[in-house]
Amino acid sequence: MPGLTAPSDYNQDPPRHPQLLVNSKEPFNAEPHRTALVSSYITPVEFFYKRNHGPVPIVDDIDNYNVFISGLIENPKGLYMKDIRKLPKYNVTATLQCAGNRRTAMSKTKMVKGVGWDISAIGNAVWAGAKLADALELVGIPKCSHVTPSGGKHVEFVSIDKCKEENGGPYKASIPLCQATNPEADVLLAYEMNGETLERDHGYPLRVIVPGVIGARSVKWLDSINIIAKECQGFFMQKDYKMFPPSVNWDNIDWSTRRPQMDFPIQCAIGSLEDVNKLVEPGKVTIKGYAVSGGGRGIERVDVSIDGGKTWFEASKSQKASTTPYISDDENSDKWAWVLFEAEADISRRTEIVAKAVDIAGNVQPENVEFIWNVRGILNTSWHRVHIEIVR
Ligand SMILES: Nc1nc2c(c(=O)[nH]1)N[C@H]1C(S)=C(S)[C@@H](COP(=O)(O)O)O[C@H]1N2
Ligand SMILES: [Mo]
Repeated sequence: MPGLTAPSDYNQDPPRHPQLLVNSKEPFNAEPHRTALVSSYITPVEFFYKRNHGPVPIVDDIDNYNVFISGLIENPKGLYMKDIRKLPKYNVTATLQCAGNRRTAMSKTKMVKGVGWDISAIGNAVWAGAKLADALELVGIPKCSHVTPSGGKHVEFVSIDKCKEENGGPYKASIPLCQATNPEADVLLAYEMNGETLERDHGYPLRVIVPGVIGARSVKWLDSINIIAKECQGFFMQKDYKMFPPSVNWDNIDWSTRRPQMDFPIQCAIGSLEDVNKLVEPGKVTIKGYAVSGGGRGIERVDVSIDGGKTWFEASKSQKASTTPYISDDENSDKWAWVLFEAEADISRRTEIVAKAVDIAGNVQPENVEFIWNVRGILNTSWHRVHIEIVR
């Protein structure tokens, strides 16, 4: 592992913003407050959720750091930062969302295992770097390949962090070769976030960004890339981040029956209000939040209800500046990024405010969390509900 080392304890973890809500200190897992999250289209780096499975690696020699690409290819090769920087640089605005986002709310139905996240294990950033498709071309894999001559069908990303789930081994994940080599899929080897050098918590010096897919596949602190025949057999692909039906529990779980989760489903949540809000008197309330769908599917609509879901009206949507209305299939829209929505309502009595989004494929969020409850507590995309009480 030239140039990059992995500590076995947390003493050398980087400093973090004191306002983050910390769900676990070691490894460090934290999210911003929901009102801070929805106050900007681009999430500032210090408020971007941090999801680590071990101590944060350290770069001790950036000149020596290289990503070794090998496996089912003719000519294995190490790529140094200078090689990666020589490739065309792309800026991709993409939303990263942890599969465990909104898990705490799922736990209220029935306990689930995993880090307890509120609604902010998500963020939207401008990632910059080389396209993975260009990097793989340097080792002789043509664009839009489904298989290499020696049978490689998946691209595995391996880090160096010491994760207890891997018995001290590194974090790893894979994506299909056809996605990795498709320039349109915008998979990046990213070295910048919001115009600055990537920070340690987010994968310095180099991480993968797989737009439209659960955050777990965007491997940080990239050490090597393997071209393999079958998808990655690591813990986080095979024994975690899989969606089970509500009938499966820890006694009858058979991990081999499900595929690793890749795209995330349609999601939205209200950030401008707490779970329970006490108004001093009836009046106007601003309902502001985010909506996003996986696989690059745009947002068709965000419906808001101020009577617990009996009647609905449509919220306005924006990307970039809040004055630029969002159009789902417009070429100027950020395909992989969330949409912020906003509505105002006159609240005269105690009620429940609800939001649900619809993507361009017509996928809509499920009404109740019970129907999508799963033992790992992933992909809670149920209607987001907040309560208003009037205390006079
Ligand atoms: N090497 C490594 N990569 C990783 C992880 C990790 O623990 N180690 N966590 C994954 C998970 S589950 C998520 S949601 C995202 C979080 O990225 P962030 O911390 O930059 O928000 O990184 C992914 N990549
Ligand atoms: Mo995650």
